[in-house]
Amino acid sequence: MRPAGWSASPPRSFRLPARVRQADLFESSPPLPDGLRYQADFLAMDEEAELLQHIATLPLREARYKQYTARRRTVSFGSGYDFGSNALRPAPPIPDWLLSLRDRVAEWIVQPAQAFAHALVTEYQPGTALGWHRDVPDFCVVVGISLAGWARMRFRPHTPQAASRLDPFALDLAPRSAYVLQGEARWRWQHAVSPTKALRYSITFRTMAAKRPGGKPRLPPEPGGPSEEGSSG
Ligand SMILES: O=C(O)CCC(=O)C(=O)O
Repeated sequence: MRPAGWSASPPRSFRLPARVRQADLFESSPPLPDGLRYQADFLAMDEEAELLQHIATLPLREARYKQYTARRRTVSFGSGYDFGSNALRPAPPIPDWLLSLRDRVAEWIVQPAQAFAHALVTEYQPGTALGWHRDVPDFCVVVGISLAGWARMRFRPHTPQAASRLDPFALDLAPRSAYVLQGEARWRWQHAVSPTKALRYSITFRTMAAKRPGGKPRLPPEPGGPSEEGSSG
């Protein structure tokens, strides 16, 4: 059951205030929420180039969210998420060329590599955005790698109640950087990607949420555990 005071979707009036702090990751900036980590230069340029060559061969398709077809194009591995039926669906296995990157991601955040059973490759043509969302509860930890262009990822509290205490902020994602969303950053915050200025790709790896008997994802032991949600898959 969802704790009182936490709504499935923010009311219309819940908008990002005009002043958004930029998380510039220097000591003087306010701390990032627990569970959000950012690593510049996670990949070398030749590794990025090799990944982009593989991505160029993928059958990317516009992502579908119920009646809405997004501009961003994606391909899922391991499992995908069908927003029509709100359920996971089978997807081709994670290809070999992504496995060493998955190993590196797993080592970075000290998780077993096999726990990352899902990978999503996403293309953002210039001007492509991703709206506010919290990832579906079927997934747990999210790690994203940025390739080619920059992106600005914005964060706001998941509920209007929390918005009175916590300021929204933005994180600029450099090409070849990595970020992780887990814990508070994963469950108590929403994120969005501003329209990209240049072609960008991301590779996101996700662990699967533990399941309750009956197959529904087990909620994390904190207020605001997953309920509704947006993108991914
Ligand atoms: O492209 C990214 O790094 C963000 C992806 C994302 O938020 C999602 O797929 O849910």
